[in-house]
Amino acid sequence: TKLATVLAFDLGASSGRALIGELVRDEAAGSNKLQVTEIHRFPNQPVALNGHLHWDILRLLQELKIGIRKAFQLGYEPQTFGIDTWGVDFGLLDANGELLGNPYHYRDSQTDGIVEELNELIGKERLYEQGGLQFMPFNTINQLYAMSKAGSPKLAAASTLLLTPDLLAYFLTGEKICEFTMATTTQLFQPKEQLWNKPLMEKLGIPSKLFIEPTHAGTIFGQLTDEVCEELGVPPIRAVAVGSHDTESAAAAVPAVAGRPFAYVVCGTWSLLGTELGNPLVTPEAQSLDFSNEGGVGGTYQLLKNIMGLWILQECKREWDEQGNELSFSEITAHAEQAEPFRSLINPDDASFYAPAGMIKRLQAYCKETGQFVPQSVGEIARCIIESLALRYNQALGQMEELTGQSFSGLHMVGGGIQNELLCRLTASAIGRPVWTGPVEASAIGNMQMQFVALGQCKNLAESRSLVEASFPMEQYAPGPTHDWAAAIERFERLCREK
Ligand code: LFR
Repeated sequence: TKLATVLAFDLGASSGRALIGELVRDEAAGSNKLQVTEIHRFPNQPVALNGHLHWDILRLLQELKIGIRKAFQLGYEPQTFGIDTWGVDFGLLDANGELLGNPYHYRDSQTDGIVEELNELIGKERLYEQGGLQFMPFNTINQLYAMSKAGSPKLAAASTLLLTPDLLAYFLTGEKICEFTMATTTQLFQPKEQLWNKPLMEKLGIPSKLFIEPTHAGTIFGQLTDEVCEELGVPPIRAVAVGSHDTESAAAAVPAVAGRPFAYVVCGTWSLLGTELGNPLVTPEAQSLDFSNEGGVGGTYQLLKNIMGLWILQECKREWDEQGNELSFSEITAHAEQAEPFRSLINPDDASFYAPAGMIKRLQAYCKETGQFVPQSVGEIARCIIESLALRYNQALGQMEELTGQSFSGLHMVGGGIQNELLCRLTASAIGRPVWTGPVEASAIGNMQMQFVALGQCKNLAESRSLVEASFPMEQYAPGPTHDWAAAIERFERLCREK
């Protein structure tokens, strides 16, 4: 028997999807199961315009509408929908509720040098103490301060700021909310006090009236407007605030054993390595190791390290494609398998790998500068990236153990990046412990979990999480011989220290 049907939109930096989740009762097993079906997938292509990089937000809205229409055309009758996206980005509305310009992409260069400037102006300790976040150039605070400094007329005209998932939900429902997990990616929210940091906003020329009090995941807050229902020929399905930050939805879907500490990596364009805590861990040690405290669903906090992730490989692939050397990710990885191990290593989080375009040259320059073999072939380059990511995960896992005083018996890996089996295997070897993978669609599943909570089908996060374990089998990667890795781990540490 079917208990509930929901629709999840999960938007990543390079593509978005609409998925149907059906909660069914498995009488034989005496438990509930979740069935997930992807019904729509679309590219998310940023647009460069007048020296800025933007999201094509109305195109994305259009794709969400297509997803809603498709759901009904295919015979599903979702009761609710929820939207999750990447963090930090936002749109501004004027007093009439209209969008002021196209939202900036977090890789827009307007934030170049802003982190350093704010550290100077406010003080690094103070910023961390209040915001609890890793110092990432794209944090909302940096974007807004850059706009404020540039005397942005849009900022001056704005009445409301809506973070991306809330903006898209507003277009569909007419309701303005600020979902809590997204609020905590701004560095303008104080995790310990659970308050917007209004004094800091005022100091930076960011109008505090733009910010709405946060709504927690698992809340129904509106329904499709009449206009949208008419356009699409669908009933007014209700909107749920989910873990609107994709990383938080993914964390909710990590099939961990209840009551025991666990570590995970959410693998996509970014890799977020983290662990679930009851409270933010804002300490000088966490600051010096540069870890984030982001609000999760169900009253949790997630201690996270933001790692550059598969971005570097995605950008190299884009260049190979443009050169006419079109290879799939599995072909690229097959080349990497063949390449000699540990020839060149990079710190994936070196600032030089952050911006789009010219990635292969930048990677080669890094290797040359650090006196290493300069990778040329697809296999050599991909091997270097994948091994370096595994080494970075190992380093961050160790730091997280140091910070929390926990030891982790293995590492969960979830998200689209786990389709790269070489990465999972090498990670197991790098950490010398098992890696458990799955689910691939973690963000969409976590998104659905909070819809089931809103519908009263699951009591809480823990109950919704047990659904994941019952519905999606994990795979396990055992570590290879550790002595192969010992020297590489040392080399990597030296590289991070010296470069
Ligand atoms: C992952 C993610 C990260 C965030 C980055 C930029 O998709 O949401 O958590 O740091 O994108 O928003």
